[in-house]
Amino acid sequence: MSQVIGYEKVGDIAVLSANNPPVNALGVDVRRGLLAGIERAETEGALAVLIYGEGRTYFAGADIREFGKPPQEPWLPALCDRIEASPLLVVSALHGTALGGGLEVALSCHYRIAIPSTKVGLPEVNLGIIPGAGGTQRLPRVAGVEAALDMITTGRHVRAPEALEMGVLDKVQDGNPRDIGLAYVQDLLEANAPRRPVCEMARPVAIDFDAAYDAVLKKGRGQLSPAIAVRAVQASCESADFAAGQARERELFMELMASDQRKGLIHAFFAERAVSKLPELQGISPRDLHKIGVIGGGTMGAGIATSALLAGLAVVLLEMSPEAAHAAKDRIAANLAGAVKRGKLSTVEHDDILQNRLTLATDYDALGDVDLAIEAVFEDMEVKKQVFARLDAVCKNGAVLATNTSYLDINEIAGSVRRPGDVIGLHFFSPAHVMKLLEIVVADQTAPEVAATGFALGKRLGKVSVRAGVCDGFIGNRILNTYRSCADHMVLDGASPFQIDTALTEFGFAMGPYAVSDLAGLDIGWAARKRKRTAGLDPRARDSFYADKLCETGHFGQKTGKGYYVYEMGKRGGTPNPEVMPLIEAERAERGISPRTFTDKEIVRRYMVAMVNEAAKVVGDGIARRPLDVDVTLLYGYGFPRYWGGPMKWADLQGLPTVLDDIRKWSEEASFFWQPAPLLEQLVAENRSFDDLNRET
Ligand code: T1G
Repeated sequence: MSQVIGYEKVGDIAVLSANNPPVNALGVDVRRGLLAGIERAETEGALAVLIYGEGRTYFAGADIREFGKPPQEPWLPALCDRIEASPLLVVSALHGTALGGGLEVALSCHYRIAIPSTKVGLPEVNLGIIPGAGGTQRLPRVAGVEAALDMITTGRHVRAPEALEMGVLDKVQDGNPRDIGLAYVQDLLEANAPRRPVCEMARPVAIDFDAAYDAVLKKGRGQLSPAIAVRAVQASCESADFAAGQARERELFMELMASDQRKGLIHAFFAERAVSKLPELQGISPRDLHKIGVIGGGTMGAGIATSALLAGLAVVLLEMSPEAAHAAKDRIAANLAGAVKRGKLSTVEHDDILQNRLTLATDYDALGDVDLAIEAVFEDMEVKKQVFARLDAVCKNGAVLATNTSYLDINEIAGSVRRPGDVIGLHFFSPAHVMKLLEIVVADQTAPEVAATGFALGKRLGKVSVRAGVCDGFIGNRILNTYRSCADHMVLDGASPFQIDTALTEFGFAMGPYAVSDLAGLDIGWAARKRKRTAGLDPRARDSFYADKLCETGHFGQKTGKGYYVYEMGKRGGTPNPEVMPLIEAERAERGISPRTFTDKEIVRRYMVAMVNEAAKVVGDGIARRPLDVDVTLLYGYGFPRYWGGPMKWADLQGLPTVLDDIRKWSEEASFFWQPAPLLEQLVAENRSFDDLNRET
C-alpha cells in the first residue's frame, strides 16, 4: 500500500486513511493510493469504504505545487468519477479544512460526515481557476445553484452546521473522523442504505446566469475566475448530461489554468507564506510577548493598541495627559465596537478588553514591565529621540524598543539609546487594526532575536510581515513615491488625474493614486513635498506645485469634502473637482509645456514600469530581501491587484527585457527619472527573471 494512503479492513469496511502532511494535498501519490485502495476494497469483497485524513485536516485540495507541470495520472476528475462509480458504499469523514479537490473527492463519495469544527469550501477562484474535478457539477446538485454559486464564486469556507443545512454534509458528530466515520458506515450498512452517486441526482434548476455572470464579473474588478465559474455552474443545468457538464467544466478550467491570472494568484499564495521565512531568523528564538506599551494614542497608536488587544495581549497606552489618554481609549473602544459589529468580537470579550487588558497611563514608569514598547508619536526626529530616551531609562532589560515611523532614519534613533540592539521599526499601515501589512524594519544594530520578536508579534497580530532595511520610505512608501511621481509627470505632460485614476482602476487597483491621496489626506503629501524641498531636491527632479495650490485653498481631500474630487455627504466616491484642471493648465503654461494625449494603456505601462524599476532598486539595495517581498508589500499595503501577483510577478509576466526597453526609451526624454535599476539590467543580461531570483535567495 502507498505510504500516503493507508489501507486496512475493519470488518466489511475498507478504511483508506490519508497521511500526507501538512494538509493532505492530493498530490499524485495520494491520488494513486486512493485509486489503489478503492480497487483493492472491491477485489477483497468489502461492503463499504471509509476515506478520512490523518493529521490536521481532510484533503485541503489539489497539490498547488503541481500546477504548471505536466499532469500525472490518475487525474483528479477521473479519480472522483471512479470513486463515485464504485459498487461499494463509499463514505468520507471530514475534519479540518476540506477544500477544493478535497471537497470534490468528498462530493464523489455517497455519504459525508464531519466533526463540528470542520470547514468546507471550493476556493479555487482565489487561485485564478475554478473547481476542476466535478465541483461545479456536483455541488449544485446537492446544495442548489444559488448556494453553489455563492460558495464557488466567493471561495468562502463554510462551517459544518451550515454545510449540513445546505446538504453538502449528511451528518455532523463530535469525535475523531475515523471513529465517527466507522460508526456512520456501520449504521448505513445496517440500514441497507443505497449508494447515492451525486451524478445521478436531478439536474439543478437554472437561474438567470447572464445576470449572475455580469454581477460577479463587476464585483471581481478584472479577476476572471469567479465569472467563469458561473458559466461552469450554468453547464450543470444546461448540458445534455453530467458528462457533458464535466467536459464544459474541464474546458473552462484548462483555459484558466493557462492564464496569467492563475500564475499571479498562485505566486501570491506562496509568496505570502515565503515572506516570513528568512535564513537569518532560522533557529533564533523570539523574546516573550505578553504585555506591550504604546506611546501615543492618536489614530495609529490607537490602531496598534487595538490590534494587540484583539490578539490577546495586555496594553499600556501612554499619553501626555489624562484627557488625551481617555480620548485614545475612546478611539480604541470605537475600533473594538467595529470588531463586535463585524462579528469578530463578542460583547463579553469587548468589555473584558477595556476593563482588564487596557491600562491608560501618563507616566513613563508605567512601562517598566512591558515586553515591547512601540511609539506612534509625531513624525519628528527630535520628538522620537526624546521618547526613546525615556524608554531607554524606564523599560526593563530585554524589552524591545520599537518605532512606528514611516520614513525617519531608525539607525539614528537606535544610535541615541544605550541599547541599539533592542531597537526595531514596526511600520503599521492605517488603520493598524485592519491593514494586514507590517513592515519590520531591521536597523544596522538590531539584534537577530529582536527581529525574530518583531515577526512573532506580527504573526500574533495576524499580520503579513515583511522584513525591510532602513531607507526613506523603507519598501512600500519608497516605491509609492516613485510611481506617484510618474503619475504627476504624466499630469504635467497632458494626462488628467481623473484619467489616470480610471486607467488604474481598470487595471485592477481598488482606487487610483489621486483618489488614494484624497483618502489619506492631501496635507500629508504636501508636508512631504515641503520636507523634501527643505532638505534640498535634486535640480534634475521634476517638482510640481498644482497640488500645493489645492492644499493652500484648504482642500485636503475626503476629510475636508474636497480635494481632487468633491465628496458629498453620505455618498461613496467623489466627482472630479472642477478647480483642479485650471491649476494644472496654469502650471503647464508657466512651464511652457504643450500638453499631449496619453492612452490608458500608456498610463498603466509607465506607472507600472516606474513601480518595477524602483522596486528593483529596493531589492538591489538590500532593502527588500527578494522580489517576492516587494510583491507581498504592494499586495497587502497598497491595494495592488492580487491576480497580477504583485509588481515583480507582473514584470516577469510582461518579460523583463520589454520593461528595460521602455525604461531606456523613456530615459531619452527624462534621463534623471528613468535611470534603469542595475539589478534589472543584470537580470536581463543574464536572461533571468525576478522569480529566478526568488528561488535563489
Ligand atoms: N497544495 C500544496 N501545498 C499547500 C496547499 C495545497 N493545496 N495548501 C497549503 N499548502 C502548504 C502551504 O504552502 C504551507 O506550506 C503549508 O501547506 C501550511 O499551509 C481540482 C485544482 C489549507 C486553509 O486553495 O487555504 O483543489 O509554507 O501555512 O494557515 O478543483 O493552506 O509550510 O511550506 O496556509 O493552517 C484548492 C489552499 C487547491 C487550499 C491551511 N485548495 N490552502 O492554512 O496553513 S486547487 C486550496 C489553504 C484545487 C481542484 C483544484 C491553507 C489551509 P509551508 P498554511 P494554514
